Amino acid sequence: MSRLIQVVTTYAFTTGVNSFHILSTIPTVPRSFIASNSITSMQMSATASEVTVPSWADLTSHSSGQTVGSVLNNEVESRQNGHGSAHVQSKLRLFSSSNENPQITLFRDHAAWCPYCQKTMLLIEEKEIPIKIEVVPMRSYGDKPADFLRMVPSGLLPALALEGSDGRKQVITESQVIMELLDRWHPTSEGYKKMLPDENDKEGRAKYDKLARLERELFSCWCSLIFRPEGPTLANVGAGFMGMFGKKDDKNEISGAMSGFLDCLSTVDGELTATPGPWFFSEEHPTMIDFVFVSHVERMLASCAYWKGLNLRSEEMKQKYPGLNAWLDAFEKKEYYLAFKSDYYTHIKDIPPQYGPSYDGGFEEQRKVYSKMIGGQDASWSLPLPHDDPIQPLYRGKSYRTTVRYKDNCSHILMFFL
Ligand SMILES: N[C@@H](CCC(=O)N[C@@H](CS)C(=O)NCC(=O)O)C(=O)O
Repeated sequence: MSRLIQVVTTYAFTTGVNSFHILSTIPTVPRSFIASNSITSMQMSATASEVTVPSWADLTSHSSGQTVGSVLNNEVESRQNGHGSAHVQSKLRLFSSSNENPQITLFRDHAAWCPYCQKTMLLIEEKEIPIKIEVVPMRSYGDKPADFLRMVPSGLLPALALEGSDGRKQVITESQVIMELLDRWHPTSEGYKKMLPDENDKEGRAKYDKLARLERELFSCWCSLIFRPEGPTLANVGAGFMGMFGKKDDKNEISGAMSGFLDCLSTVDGELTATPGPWFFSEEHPTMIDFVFVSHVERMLASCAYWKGLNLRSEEMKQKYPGLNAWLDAFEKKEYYLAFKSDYYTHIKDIPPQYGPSYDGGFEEQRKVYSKMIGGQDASWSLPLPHDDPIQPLYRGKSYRTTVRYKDNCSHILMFFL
């Protein structure tokens, strides 16, 4: 069953709106798709003539009479004024600023799929930088507006536009450049948190550069593991991962790509355990390098479980990578991180259109289990969706927010489900 249908139905449960009517309002779902993919007997037995189709306005009005609905409606209003908690649909973030018209605008992707936009937004939220936000579709979602292409001919996101006093715009691309400039323009002397070591802190800068290279190395190891057919297994390089194997006689066999990825993760873990807190630097808050890493690590968690049977958040992996797991736990305590984090199902659907086809491999027995759990095959999902998902911490108490994200974006995401 499609995750979309399931989450929309959950939204209905949460708000008290009849699920059948909600399903009926998804404009482009063919009835045959609903009949063959949805599971309630009410849906299965209904005929087209019985369907009533309330508008979103009707549903909004109905939901405002419900507790959760009215909280969400208030959040929308607050968001429109630049306030409230972080949200992927915010177009204005003012934080404590009294200037209601910030001169900088971040252009990021409409679907919140782009990892480079995500890391930039996380830095903005942690630093609480007042900013305007425009959303632009990625190629996989449709054509970019001509205005944006005139400004950024490569079409790449994110982009930052800086409006001068004469109304002219200066445009900056490349997430790391954008993040560094945002940090420089919002210094600690004005009460903003520091995101990079000071320029005269040679040791700190050298550590940042080393970590930035390590992030690219991890990314490259992940690409070799997920987006290329996995090569032959090598005997005896899997020691220490014995619990991961289904069969006794192949317990020490692991591919070169898997071994390279796991080794690189150990280096990352070593960097994280070397500081007193959960972050890469000894600050009490995450800094730029944490954001540079986390958006791709998030995609690694979902893709490694789904295509390779490697669950980096399992109890066994918590022992093997304690620094990495403590770092992820610390991120998941931050509301703004949860606002931009995607669930595993979304990632396994959004990764191939962006990175190309992915290959099954790795730990086969676990792969079959996780791919069912994430992908929902063979009725492995049941309603209502759990608040405590066993493999993805996102859902702890947060499922209604995710549901609303799907609901708000349903007409765009349908093409990836049909
Ligand atoms: N090196 C760039 C990479 C940016 C990038 O690759 N952006 C992708 C999205 S993840 C993009 O805009 N692709 C064009 C598209 O899909 O429309 C950065 O760090 O900003």
